[in-house]
Amino acid sequence: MLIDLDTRCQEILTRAREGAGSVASPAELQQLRASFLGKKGAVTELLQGMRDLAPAERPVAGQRVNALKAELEALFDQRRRDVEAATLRARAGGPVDLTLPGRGRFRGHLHPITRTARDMAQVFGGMGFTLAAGPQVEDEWFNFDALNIPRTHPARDLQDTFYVTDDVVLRTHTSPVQIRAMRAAKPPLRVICPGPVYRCDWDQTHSPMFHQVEGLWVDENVTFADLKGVIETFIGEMFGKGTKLRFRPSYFPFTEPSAEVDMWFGGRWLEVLGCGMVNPKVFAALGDPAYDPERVQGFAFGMGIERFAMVRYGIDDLRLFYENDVRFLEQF
Ligand code: 2U9
Repeated sequence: MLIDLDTRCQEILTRAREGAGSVASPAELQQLRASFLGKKGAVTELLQGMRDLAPAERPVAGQRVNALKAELEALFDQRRRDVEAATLRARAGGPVDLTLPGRGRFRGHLHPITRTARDMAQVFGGMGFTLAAGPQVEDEWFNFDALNIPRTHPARDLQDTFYVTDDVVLRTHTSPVQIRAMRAAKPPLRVICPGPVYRCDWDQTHSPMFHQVEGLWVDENVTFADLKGVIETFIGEMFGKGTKLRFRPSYFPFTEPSAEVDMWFGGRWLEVLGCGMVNPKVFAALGDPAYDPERVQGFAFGMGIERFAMVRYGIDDLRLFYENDVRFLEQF
């Protein structure tokens, strides 16, 4: 009797495998499954047939039928997964709906400081300024002496300046780039110098490394009126035409006269940049007849890029620019 049962199990399994191999849809598979495992299925029939067995044979027979059941279930489950995957593949290979929105690609973007620097350069470019760059590790002469910053000036204190050796510093402003630009080209000269600068400072509004844009225009007849025109055009382009400005007298060793410029923004005056007519002592330090202070004059200006970006984007802590926290950067 048990040998008979073995043969029957084998037959059922073979039939199930053949049937499963030829189903093409989940519905067909469901039908096939019912014909083996359903109420009137082959396996149920087999179980009912066990009533005719001798009581001693029943446990072994029961085990065999249960094993068959488990094998069939595994077979149909596997087949169901295959049929579903094939259905999906067929669907994807069918007609494509070209009107569906694309999946989009994450592209990243420029850092807000880079963007602000580029926008500034673009505006000055429109007024005929070209870009100049220079070393960040700089001779003291280019960073201080040539700019009429005397050895006794507080800016030379160890506190403010990172010294590399006795007479080499991390540049504290981009002004040495303009000194180099004047040594490399005769007037008329119109350059802007954006880039990182270093000062020994670190709090909510000061960073040991920050970025400046400085500009210089040298010719035989440039005046303070030209300076005002350039600054007004620049601020107008950056923050909207008609933005109100205020020039306040100030002092810098490298410009004379000097001014600080405030802009009316968000209901109050904000200091945004410094400027002035190039101090004749700066031209004299070059020792180049082409820059004879009796013949040429010029104006210069300087500003912090972080400060501009903070006003522009409404950021109150400068340190956020350097933390590279994507939750912050993502917003721009
Ligand atoms: C040369 C001659 C003159 C550059 C200038 C300023 C005024 C100025 C500050 C603004 C905020 C630096 O980032 S900040 O702390 N700068 O106020 N800079 S005039 O004058 C020069 C530069 C080069 C040959």
